[in-house]
Amino acid sequence: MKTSNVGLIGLAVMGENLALNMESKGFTVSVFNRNFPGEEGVVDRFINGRAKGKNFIGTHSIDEFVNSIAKPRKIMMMVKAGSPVDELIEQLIPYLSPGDVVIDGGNSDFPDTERRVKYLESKGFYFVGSGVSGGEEGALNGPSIMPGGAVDAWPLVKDVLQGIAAKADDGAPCCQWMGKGGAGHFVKMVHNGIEYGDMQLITEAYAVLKHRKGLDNDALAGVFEKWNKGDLDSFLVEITAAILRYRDEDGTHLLDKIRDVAGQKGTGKWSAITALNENDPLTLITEAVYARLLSALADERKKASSIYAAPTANDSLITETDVEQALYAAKLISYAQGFSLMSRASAHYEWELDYGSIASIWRKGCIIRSAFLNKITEAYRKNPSLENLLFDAFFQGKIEAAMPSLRKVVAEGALSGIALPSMSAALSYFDGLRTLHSAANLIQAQRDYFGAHTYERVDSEPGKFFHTDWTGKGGKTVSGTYNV
Ligand code: NBP
Repeated sequence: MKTSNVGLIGLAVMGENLALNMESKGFTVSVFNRNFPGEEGVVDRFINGRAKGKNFIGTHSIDEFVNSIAKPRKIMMMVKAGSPVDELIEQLIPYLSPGDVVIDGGNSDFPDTERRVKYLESKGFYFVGSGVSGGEEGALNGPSIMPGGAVDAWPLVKDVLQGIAAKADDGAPCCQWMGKGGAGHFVKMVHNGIEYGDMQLITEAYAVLKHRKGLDNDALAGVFEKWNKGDLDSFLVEITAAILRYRDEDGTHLLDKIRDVAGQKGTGKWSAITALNENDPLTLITEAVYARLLSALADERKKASSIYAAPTANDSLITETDVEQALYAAKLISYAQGFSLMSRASAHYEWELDYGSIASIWRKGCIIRSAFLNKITEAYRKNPSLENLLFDAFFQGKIEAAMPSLRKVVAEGALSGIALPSMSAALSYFDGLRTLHSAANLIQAQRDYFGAHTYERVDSEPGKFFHTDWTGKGGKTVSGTYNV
């Protein structure tokens, strides 16, 4: 019986294109998709359509699918994250052989992946949780792939995953091993969080240029096209220009007809929740998530806009270059925050993430691909234990040059009533970070005043805690010192 090199379950937009990508790299691919009785089979439609004449084995049941793959089997799932992944694992297990590898290429939450790696290991199988980024086009022509999980599985799946991945300009595949457990899906989650931040920042630049500089869609497209030739060269800036130029069938701009209510599928929210759990100040991405939530309150926004008028604003004091610089500075701060979250979680979960490698596999194929990631790769290659991207000499020079513009743009947004949540978050984070003596001494005093939470003193060593009976009516008992 003819056997395949690799199997793929889930022939929706990502799975179908990844399967075609695998086949185009010389692999024979078994495919399977659940089917509902009475419907035209998804598998048959694929085999008789885009897969026609190519090296695929179409299968119609899980056992036929598993048995059609050469051992040790490599089975990639591209299905909706959550319970479908657990259901599929249970369906696969009875047919697997020891040493087979199950790869989850969907956007699974990394704690689920941690759990699944251990579960499949207990049954004698390998589980790999792999982030895949690049959308439909990337899946077909080369995505960025972030695998992690059962370490011994990497040599078995490396050829396929690196074979289908995008290639950076230096020829390196945009797919490297991220680490054990849920490391791959964690890195993908942060990638998506950064994607939320990038999209929000571009949207804020669009709002300022539109409302304060009075640019129309074609002029805005020209600005983003120009920016895409400089430091902001990136996929998201490129498609923003294309979106701004795009005209509907009636010749008018489609963008103006799209409702201003943003959707989401959870990875931005997971990044924010994870950051809170890791005590990491991921402010910019979290604000980007909140901005989508606020956009969704369409009825409340309508009511509020009829009650509260925007402030009367003076003439604009910013230039187009200020907006470009503000976007660059805020984007840099967003990446600094994203990498900070990764380093905190890496220490917690003992993943030993390689930040240079992560930046390098995001250079091509994925949604946040940009020229900027070459510089981040260089920064971490120079100093793999860099505490914060803002401490790299190259980025220090860049941020010092761009910060005056970020301050001006945020101030102009505030004075003219244009919400700039992520740019404002970037500025507050930067000022908070570079402040030697913050005002948190007052918070500590308040905590001790009302709850005997104790405080450390500047004239004593760190770690030694004091309590004051602020009112003269308290006792000497103090609250426990612990962090939640
Ligand atoms: P969807 O996220 O829409 O998932 C659809 C696939 O899941 C179909 O094959 C569907 O089968 C299958 N499925 C579902 Br729904 N429930 C199932 C179950 N209980 N058992 C077995 N199969 C089930 O497709 P997608 O957009 O191609 O995304 C696939 C994965 O890749 C997701 O995790 C997604 O988050 C991730 N991802 C998507 C993108 C993107 O740009 N779309 C990018 C990167 C990653 P059916 O045909 O029978 O309904």
